[in-house]
Amino acid sequence: MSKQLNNALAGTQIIDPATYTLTVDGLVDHPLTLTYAQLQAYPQVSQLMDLDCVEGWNFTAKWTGPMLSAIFADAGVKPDAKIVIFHTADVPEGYSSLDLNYINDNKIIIALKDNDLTLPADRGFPFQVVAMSKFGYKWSKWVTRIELSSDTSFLGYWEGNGYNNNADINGPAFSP
Ligand SMILES: Nc1nc2c(c(=O)[nH]1)N[C@H]1C(S)=C(S)[C@@H](COP(=O)(O)O)O[C@H]1N2
Ligand SMILES: [Mo]
Repeated sequence: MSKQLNNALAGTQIIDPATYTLTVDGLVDHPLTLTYAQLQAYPQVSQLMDLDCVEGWNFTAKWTGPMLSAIFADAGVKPDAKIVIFHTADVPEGYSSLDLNYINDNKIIIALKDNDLTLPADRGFPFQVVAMSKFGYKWSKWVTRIELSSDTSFLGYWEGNGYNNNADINGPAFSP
């Protein structure tokens, strides 16, 4: 089945582009507060990538936006940072996380656009994390804060409810 579903745990989150800011903090030298215009000002990278939901559907799109490593370079990541926690409008205490090395090694982007169109609210405006080769639940939407952390035991919303924290699309969907 190839289609794109919303799968939002608390429904579509409405974020106002005029007042939106993205906080980048935690284990960084220079915490950032980025506006939507500042996200648009980073070099925009395009990647053709599949989103695979554990419920059995997938969706291929051209995703376009800044590389997370470019934003991290501006923030100055401290050497003890190991993971990146995505705080979202629906789960402000931390919706999901990814390893810092995975993000840098795979040039992970945050997509402001999906097939050349600005992400609408139901797709995750202002952006969706393009978590290449990870299950859809790692593709955080409605992100308001990105926290660099050393807490490798952190579990996000789905991961804390039995879904695998590695979330490799070729691996098990559930934790052992
Ligand atoms: N903040 C947040 N991000 C989220 C979710 C959510 O409930 N809240 N659902 C996830 C799940 S389970 C999937 S499959 C994808 C769906 O993304 P799509 O809208 O691009 O199809 O978003 C992911 N990102
Ligand atoms: Mo999903």
